[in-house]
Amino acid sequence: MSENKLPRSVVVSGTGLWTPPESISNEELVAAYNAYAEKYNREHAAEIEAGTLAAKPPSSAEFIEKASGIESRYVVSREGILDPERMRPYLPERSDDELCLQAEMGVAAARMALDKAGKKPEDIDAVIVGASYLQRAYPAIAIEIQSALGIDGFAFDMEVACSSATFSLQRAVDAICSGSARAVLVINPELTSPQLDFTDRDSHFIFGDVAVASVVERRGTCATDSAWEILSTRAKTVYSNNIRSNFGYTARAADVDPFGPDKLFHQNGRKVFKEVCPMAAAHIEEHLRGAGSKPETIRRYWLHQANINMNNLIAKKLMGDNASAERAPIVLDRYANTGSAGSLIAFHLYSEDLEMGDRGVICSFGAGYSIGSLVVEKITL
Ligand code: CO8
Repeated sequence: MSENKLPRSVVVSGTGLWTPPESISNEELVAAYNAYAEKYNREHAAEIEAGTLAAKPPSSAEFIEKASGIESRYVVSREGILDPERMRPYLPERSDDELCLQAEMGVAAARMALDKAGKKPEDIDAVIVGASYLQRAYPAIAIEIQSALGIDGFAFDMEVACSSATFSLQRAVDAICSGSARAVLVINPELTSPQLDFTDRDSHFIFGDVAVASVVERRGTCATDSAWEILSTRAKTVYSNNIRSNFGYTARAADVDPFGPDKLFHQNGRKVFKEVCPMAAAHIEEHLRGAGSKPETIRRYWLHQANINMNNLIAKKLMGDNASAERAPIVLDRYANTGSAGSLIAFHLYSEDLEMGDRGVICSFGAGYSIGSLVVEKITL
């Protein structure tokens, strides 16, 4: 495994977080699901009685909080999700001349990141959008955002599920190190709610919508008083079917329901938990060793936010008895799992208080499997 020591000093000079205005508590979500399930069971009573169809079991807010740590989630639109007759968000189609929803979310987060970094559109040479799902194939959402913000240069989209944010940050670092861009705007608009099966009690509670953005640039062009120097990056993928969505453009040619249950997010959550926790902890340990650091010297871990028990386990493996919410902050209680954005939300909300010279790790882990990490250090300029 090569050590990803950077040939050039690269910093994160600003981040932005756009939070949807609407949220849904576990209780509200469960009430809608249970009303749907009761109706379903009533309507299919004969098949359920005959044993040819499985009844829909009830969901419970207590189970969700205990099993995942999630208490509520932000969504772009509650309407539809909470309607037992609909069980999916209502997001009216926009014309080709309007900014698409995912671009709109991305632009909002991007403006905050640019503002924080003290950057103007003309300072940016590239825009990368990384997300678990993209609203369309082309033109790229990144190019739409590039145009909306008046940025010259190039833009592209990339999808690596839960690691889309860390992997896109790493592509920004590569672009700066190779000299193809002075500064890169990385945007992670996670519009997850349309891909969630709200009629499946095993997964209806897991995800929320959000958008995060980061400005990554050479240390030499950075205009802020302090920034986060990216000391090292590392990425790893291992193929797994345990988290999967088969939604894709070939459904039309396969004569199958393009919106069938296997076309939406589904997973074997237990297996994911068991397999990914040790992988993520070992990945971080190896990365830190390669970067000349040790887990105990890391002031803060901004971990992927899928499940509080997962984060606690990984934090314990890394920090032993010194593990705490202060050193590995949790945001999934109110944001839920936001695809790739969770570690960046945690970084955005819980990094200001650190001192110069403090080191931290941003790390994602999830579908693919994919794991991405960045070792960062707070610096003054
Ligand atoms: N209410 C009540 N009971 C329930 C519910 C519910 N809502 N759901 C399940 N149960 C039941 C189960 O049926 C089971 O019953 P039984 O024992 O009779 O079979 C029992 O509760 C226990 O179920 P589990 O064993 O499944 O419960 P767990 O303790 O494992 O918790 C979790 C389930 C929370 C899903 C947990 O396994 C977990 O979080 N695992 C990790 C998953 C993970 O990290 N996945 C990553 C996915 S994210 C990602 O990679 C990005 C993809 C792209 C994002 C796009 C978004 C659309």
